[in-house]
Amino acid sequence: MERIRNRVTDPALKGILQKLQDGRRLDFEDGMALFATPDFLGLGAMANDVKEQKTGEDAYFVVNRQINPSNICVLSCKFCEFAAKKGDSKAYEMSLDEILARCGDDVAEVHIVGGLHPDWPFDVYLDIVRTIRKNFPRIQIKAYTAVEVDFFSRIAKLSVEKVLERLREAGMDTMPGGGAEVFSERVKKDLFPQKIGAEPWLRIHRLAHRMGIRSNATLLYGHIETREERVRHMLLLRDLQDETHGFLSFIPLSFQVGTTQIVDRPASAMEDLRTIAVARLLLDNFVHIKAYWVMLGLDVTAMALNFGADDLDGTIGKETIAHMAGADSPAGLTRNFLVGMIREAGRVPVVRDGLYNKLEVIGSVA
Ligand code: V47
Repeated sequence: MERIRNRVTDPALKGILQKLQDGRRLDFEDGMALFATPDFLGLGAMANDVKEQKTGEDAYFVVNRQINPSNICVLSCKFCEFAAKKGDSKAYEMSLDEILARCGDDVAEVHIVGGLHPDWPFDVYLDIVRTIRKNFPRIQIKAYTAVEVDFFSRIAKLSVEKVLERLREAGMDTMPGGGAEVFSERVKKDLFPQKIGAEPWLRIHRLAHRMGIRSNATLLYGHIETREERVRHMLLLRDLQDETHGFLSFIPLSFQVGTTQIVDRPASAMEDLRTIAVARLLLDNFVHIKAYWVMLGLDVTAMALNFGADDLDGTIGKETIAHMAGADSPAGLTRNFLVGMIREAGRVPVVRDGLYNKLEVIGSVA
């Protein structure tokens, strides 16, 4: 921290820098000051320094596939361009064969998330996991958000704990961080009134962590939420992480405007980087902060590696949620592309698995 003191010009940031140097925890006011500072590069330098203390020069990615088995959903969230009703022209359901075709022996992790289907019993969701596990015993399966787990518990009339047990028996390894949106009753009322709110989302992740299931956490920003709501959201996640240490990574998701008309334009590149940097500084008990290239775009993602992020998610294959909302990032990236991007950002590419075990550190070319 000392080495970056002269790169911080805003007096408010200097006070926060001192706190970090003294090992004191940042609070709500600090979070607000970090969002408000005009000293953008000072903020980035601080976040970068904390990133380097935690994960050195490493930038992680995983060879993965995202699988969205169906977009048919009983919910009607205003912000979501992915969901469809049965009979809509864009509605789809993947067969088990189609799902298996998305996997492969080179794939370390699959990420499964989709709609809350009105007709599929819990068994269909379990079968998806079981079938992947049976055909690809070594793949790590990151499956189903807290929103889906809550839905399964209602349709199958099982406790959340039982649902998680069944999923684990079927082959699920970890849980993705989706469905958290913003922990704000105000935003929920307007954008996703039927979806579970903060309390159930946090309760389900707490339960998963207690059962030894690691998970991620997200924040959907860049719509009608305020910076205050973003800070409060991060602090609620920090509290749960203090309690369980079960979160693997935090992923700020930049809202893709699509045709929703919720806002005129997406968050600016500076706001994206600011959000990543604030997350790195406030979430002192998270090791990994993910720059999700699908929603940030490739340029902001590369810059984020010097603004506090240490992970890029992965190669992905074919993503549907952001792309149905008009994301202009590519559908998937090759391993070589990610390596090049990480090197260009001055970092060391590390191929990881779904639990952040290092599979390969790609040293510099001779
Ligand atoms: O929960 C929906 C979001 C999430 C839009 O855990 C949108 O490793 C932006 O959670 N613009 C699903 N976001 C994706 C997700 C995720 C992604 C990558 C990695 C991980 C992980 C999790 O996508 C949803 C919702 O918050 N979303 N619509 C949109 N138009």
